[in-house]
Amino acid sequence: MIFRQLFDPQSSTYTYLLADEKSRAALLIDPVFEQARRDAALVEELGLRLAWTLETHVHADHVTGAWLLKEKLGSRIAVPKAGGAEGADAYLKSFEIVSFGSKNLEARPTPGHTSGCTTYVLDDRSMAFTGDALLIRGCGRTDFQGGSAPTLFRSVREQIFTLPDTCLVYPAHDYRGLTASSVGEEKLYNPRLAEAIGEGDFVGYMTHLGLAHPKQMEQAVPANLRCGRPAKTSTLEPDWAPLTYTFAGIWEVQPHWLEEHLREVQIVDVREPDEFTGSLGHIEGARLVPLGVLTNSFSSLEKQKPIVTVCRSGARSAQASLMLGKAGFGKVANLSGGMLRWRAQRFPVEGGTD
Ligand SMILES: N[C@@H](CCC(=O)N[C@@H](CS)C(=O)NCC(=O)O)C(=O)O
Ligand SMILES: [Fe+2]
Repeated sequence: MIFRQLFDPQSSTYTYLLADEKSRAALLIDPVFEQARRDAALVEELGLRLAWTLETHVHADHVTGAWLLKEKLGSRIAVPKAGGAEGADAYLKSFEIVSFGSKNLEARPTPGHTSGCTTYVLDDRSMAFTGDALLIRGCGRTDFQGGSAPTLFRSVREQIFTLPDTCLVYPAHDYRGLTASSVGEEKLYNPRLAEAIGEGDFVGYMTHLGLAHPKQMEQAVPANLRCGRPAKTSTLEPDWAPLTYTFAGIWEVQPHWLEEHLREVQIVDVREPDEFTGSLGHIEGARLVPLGVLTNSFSSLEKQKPIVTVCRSGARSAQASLMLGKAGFGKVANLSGGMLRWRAQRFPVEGGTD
């Protein structure tokens, strides 16, 4: 099985990519709206077909990427039926099975953090995606969205701690940088829910957490009840060129598009002067701004006119495109494959040798 753990630093949320190696069918558990481009790029770069996005619950702290990924990749949205969200393709009942190729997950009901919380257990019981029911050495709060400490206590004990001790626990969040645990480990060391702790102690602990409500709660809950569909849909992708987004976080433009639109963009060539005048030549109209002096040259570039960054192979110019983006240039893309691909595809240059 292909498995990746992805992180959203803003909300400390983990998104999990699982895929069946042979059929390339994939699913994402708990995608985040702001990371949908990143997730879609990874799915495409790994040659996968995103069959499903799954939610462990109606999140209060971030908006799901489910709707956006459905728009981009045609994936279907599955949510726990008990969560009350609308606009999904499947409403999972307790213990329902979700398949991806030859693999599957079982949707175990684990309410308590919210009334619709679900833990997804891999077919061979080697992994459990516990959402906010069980966190690493912690658990989700129980003070809103139908939360209940006694219910959470029973969910963890009956649906998670009954899995093999070796079963790895992958939560929806971690606020300290921990990535995974196991059922055996949490049974021993979870300070709230370890086997030695009674229900009364747990309920007392949860009643006195005193946490502030999540910062994004007022926007996140209504949006998640629509599976992440924005109230107003506007264009979220750059529309000045047919750009592709890489998992490394770079917008790229292809040589054939650039050749036809040379006059409409500012071409910033970030190679060294001897490369600019060297054997590969340079693209007509390109301006030489070596990477080392780029930060001192921002003021010489127009903010409104799109910028295409260029170098020998596309690596330095990728870095340049990120620097320009951070400096507030809204329309920036890297020339995919740099001058090497430009020349390999026989596009014209000024200077250079054949
Ligand atoms: N500071 C975070 C708090 C997030 C929060 O409350 N997270 C919930 C999960 S949705 C939780 O149960 N947290 C448990 C904890 O912080 O111990 C925010 O504003 O987003
Ligand atoms: Fe949560």
